[in-house]
Amino acid sequence: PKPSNPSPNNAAAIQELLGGKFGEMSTLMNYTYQSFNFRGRKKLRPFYDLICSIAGEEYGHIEVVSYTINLLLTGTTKRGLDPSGAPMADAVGARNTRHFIASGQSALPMDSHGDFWTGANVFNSGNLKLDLLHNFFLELGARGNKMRVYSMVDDPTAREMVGYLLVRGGVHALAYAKALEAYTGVEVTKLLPIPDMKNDAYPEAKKFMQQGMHRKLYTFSQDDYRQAGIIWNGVHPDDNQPLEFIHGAMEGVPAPDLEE
Ligand code: MN3
Repeated sequence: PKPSNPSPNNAAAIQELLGGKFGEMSTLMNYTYQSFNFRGRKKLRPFYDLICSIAGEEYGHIEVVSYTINLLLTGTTKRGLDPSGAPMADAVGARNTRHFIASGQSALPMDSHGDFWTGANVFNSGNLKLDLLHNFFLELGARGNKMRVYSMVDDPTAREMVGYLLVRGGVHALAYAKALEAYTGVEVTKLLPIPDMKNDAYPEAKKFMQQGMHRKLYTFSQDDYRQAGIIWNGVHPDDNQPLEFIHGAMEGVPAPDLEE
């Protein structure tokens, strides 16, 4: 849906989910570098395939957060007005003035304070157990941030997007827990959910769960990464319904084509 109202401060809060320490830039770049750098692929193929599959999805997540920020900022100013009347005066009080000064009221790879994302957020130790633990931690830190941002924003588009990310991020947290189980035998899934609240407390997340989106892992390739299915199998701990492993991508939706 389109936002009900232009909302610079909702947009500022949402930026944390894009360029914060636990934002989508971090998940995308962590898994991307871990996949490029992955050694011993023959022996550890299922883990390589899993990290690659999840990295592919994270590219879509930076896109969906960016479009949400653009939608929230659309209509906050009018074009072509006399500058002597300070037509952007309201933006002085916005939580994140970079949306108005450094961009055309659009998304940037920064957090909710306007601090830019940095590659220092990428962790790739060369030790698979440690990297999987890190990724599990990263997804759960991200989940906590999403739950707090949801509680801050009132816009329906913002909440729809956060609900979607809660469900898909939940898949990734469970996937890394199952990878740690497969690799070490430790029952990591018993730690879930972290934080304690379940996703179905959020109406928008519940809607996606009713579509089974919490049980599906996609490879984002017809032919590659098929051994990720060795890890993504069994049932979901929340509802005991079977996990689904899908060769390929989820169906997309048209991207917003906004006015200049
Ligand atoms: Mn994500």
